[in-house]
This record gives sequence, C-alpha cells and structure tokens, in this order.
Amino acid sequence: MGKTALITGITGQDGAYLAEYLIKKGYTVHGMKRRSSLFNTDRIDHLYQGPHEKERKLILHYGDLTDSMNITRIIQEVQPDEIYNLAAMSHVKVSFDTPEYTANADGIGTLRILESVRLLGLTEKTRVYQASTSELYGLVQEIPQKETTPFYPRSPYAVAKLYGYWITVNYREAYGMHASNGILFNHESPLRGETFVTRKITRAVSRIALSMQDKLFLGNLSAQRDWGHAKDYVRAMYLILQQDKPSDYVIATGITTTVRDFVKMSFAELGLEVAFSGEGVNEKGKIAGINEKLFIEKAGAEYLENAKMLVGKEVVAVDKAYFRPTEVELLIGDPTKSRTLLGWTPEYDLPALVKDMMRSDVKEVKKNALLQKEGYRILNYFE
Ligand code: NAP
Ligand code: F7E
Repeated sequence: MGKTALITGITGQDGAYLAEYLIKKGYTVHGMKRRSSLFNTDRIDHLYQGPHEKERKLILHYGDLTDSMNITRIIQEVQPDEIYNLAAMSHVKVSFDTPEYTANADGIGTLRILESVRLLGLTEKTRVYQASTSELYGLVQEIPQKETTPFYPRSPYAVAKLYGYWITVNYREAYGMHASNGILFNHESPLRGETFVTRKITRAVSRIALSMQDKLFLGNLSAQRDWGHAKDYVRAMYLILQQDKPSDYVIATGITTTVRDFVKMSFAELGLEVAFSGEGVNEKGKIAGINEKLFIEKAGAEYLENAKMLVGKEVVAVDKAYFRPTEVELLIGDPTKSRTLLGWTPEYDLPALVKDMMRSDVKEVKKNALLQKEGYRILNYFE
C-alpha cells in the first residue's frame, strides 16, 4: 500500500510540483483547494482525475486554512500519513495590505492543522511539514543564514510565518509529534505566480522582446535573493518527512544575486544586452546590444526586425509603488545541514532556472501574440 499525503495549497506553485512528485512515488495525494468562482486548477490540471474514475491518485477537497472545522473534517476523512502545509497568503508586499488575514491564514492556520492532528489522535501516525521561509531572517543577523541564525521578520507575512514556525516546534516538543519546518529560501519556476519578481521579469522580458510590451517597472533592483528551482525544493520537503526524527532545515543554494542581475540574465537568454545607469528611483535599463543569431535561435527570426529597434531604448524603470515599507535587502542560505543529513543537493543552478523560465514564457507569449493577431485582447498586469 502506498502512503497517503494531504497537501494544503495544492493549487499553488509548490503544491503542484509536490503533488506530481508524490504521485510518481506511489502516494495517493489529497489536496485542499479553496472554492473560487473559476476553477483555478491550471497548475494541476495534468494530474486531475474526475470523481468517477477508479483508484484515483489525486483527490481534491474544498477547504480553507481559516476554517478549523473544515480542516479537522478533511484530516479525519483522509487519515494522512503526511501533511504538507503549503497553503498561505504568500506575497510579502500584499501582506502589508492584508495583515490580519495573513496572520489568520499563515499563522493560526498552522495551529489549526497541528491541533486537528492532535485532537484526532493522529500524533503517532501523521507527520507534518510546515512551509517556513527565509523571510523569517528579514533584517539578517548573520551571513549566510542557517538553522541557528536568529530571526528578525520584516513584514506581516514573515511575522505570521514566525508563529507558524514556533507553533510547529512547540507541538513537536510538547506532544512528540513528527512536525518539521523547511526554512526554504526563494524558489521559482515556470509555475511561479506572475507577481513575484522573477516571473514578473521573465514574462515582461519575453513580452518586450516580442513587441507585446514597452517597459518593465520594478521596485528595489538591489535586493539580493538566494534563488533556486521549485522542483528541487519540493524534493527537500519530501526528504524532511522521511527522516526518523523531526527537525528544521534550511533549503537554499548558497548563492545570492540581485534583482538587477536577474533582469540582465533574462534578457541575455534572448541575446539582448541591458545596461543600467542612474541610481534609486532614477535607475534605468537600456538595451545596449543584440546577438542576432542567439535571438533568432531563442525567439524566432520573425521577431528580429522589431527586436533590432529595441537597441538604445529604455526597457526597465523603477516605480516606487513596488517598494515595501520594510524591505529584506539580502538573503543567502547555508544549506550544509540539509546537504549532510538529508543528502539534498539542487539539480538546477540560477542560469538553468532562468533558462527554464524564459523558455516557458517565450512560448506562452508567442501563443498570445498569435491570439492578439486574431483580434483577442491580451491583458498584461504590471503588479
Ligand atoms: P503560492 O503559489 O502562492 O501558493 C499558495 C497556495 O496556498 C495556493 O494554492 C493558494 O490557493 C493557497 N491558499 C492561500 N490562502 C489559503 C487559505 N486561506 N486556505 C487554503 N489555501 C490557501 O505559494 P508557493 O510559492 O507555492 O509557496 C508554498 C508555501 O511555501 C507557502 O506557504 C509560502 O508561504 C511558502 N514559501 C514559499 C517560498 C517560495 O519562494 N516560493 C519560500 C519559502 C516559503 P489559491 O490558488 O486559491 O490562491
Ligand atoms: O520579491 C524585490 C522585492 O516578491 C523579491 C515569497 O515566495 O520568497 C518570496 O518573497 C525581491 C524583494 O519575493 C519588485 O522588494 C523589486 O526584495 O519575488 P518577491 P519575496 O518577497 O522574497 C519568500 C522566501 C517567501 O516566503 C514568500 O512567500 O524583489 N522587487 N521589484 C520586487 N518584488 C516584486 N514582487 N515586484 C517587483 O516589481
């Protein structure tokens, strides 16, 4: 008999990759999905099985982290061997607009899961993974950040996740639960939400190169992040729950890069060179050159003439609307513990991640360009 897992946040980036990974391993995966007026299952459509299919490997349940009774009922029905609590209001900037909701879902939501497991008498059976975050380090107290680095959260999101982190530790210590935190540094992919900075960049760069957008507006270009690929990071979540003893692990690449350099790398993927000048809100990025052969290979000859006209044009500007009231300037993780104890090493480095995201976004933008030619209105959101 394969194991049974419950994933909260299954419609999100990590939920989708983890569901696919666990199903391949022979698990039956139950996913908690919020009711919404549209399906919102794009990321897991390839895994979906209808309710009348036999021996389903993926089963969805309506649920919400803010609803205790609903969580308890789902856990009671599913009797999971493993719970991966990935659901969250996960956008740092948005958490400043919705601080109370973020505290409820991301903080108390974690408590609801743990307490349900306890009340249902499942503490021996059910292992819990909590999606903790490098945002806990916030105003960093040590470089690089490791499991013992003190936390200093800098947003309502991070403060809510701080509660989630400590309540997980507390249930482990108080009730002997196999409950662990993965302190994951930023991880991205073609499935990343469009308003996180990496995906915002790879989408916009693809659109600019293919004449669908003029300019990309960003906030703090000097912020530094330790970016990895979500496919590698869901493997770490699984490994954490396979250990005999529960514990907390930093999952990171150990390399940090500025937002500015991520922009340069994304344009370079299509043979476009960007040069930055100016400072702060006056900083601009202009196209300084084009490698025509690479552009044709990656974007297609039909877009070359327009792309050549980009040379000398300003394609990146700063809009202070994207600044945060309190910023996390630098994150870089030390993954020694996870490498040593879990045997986890990432397969993707940053260039491979950028390549994967750009390949996917260029493909999508090309599809949209065709639809636009046929008269469909293609919306772009600059959030
Ligand atoms: P994501 O793409 O934003 O997905 C979040 C998921 O949570 C979505 O399925 C969302 O549902 C669901 N959700 C939000 N509020 C909910 C609620 N009240 N009840 C039930 N479900 C709710 O996030 P992700 O990048 O996959 O991240 C997964 C988890 O890891 C999150 O907890 C995040 O905070 C944490 N984390 C992420 C990173 C990273 O770099 N990606 C790093 C460290 C930690 P809808 O689809 O309906 O919105
Ligand atoms: O910002 C800067 C921004 O929104 C990264 C979440 O998954 O990772 C994520 O949180 C950096 C910040 O991710 C724009 O100020 C500049 O310094 O992509 P982000 P995040 O805030 O690091 C952690 C680990 C999580 O746990 C979270 O759930 O980029 N930045 N200009 C911008 N950011 C955005 N979003 N948009 C901009 O225009």
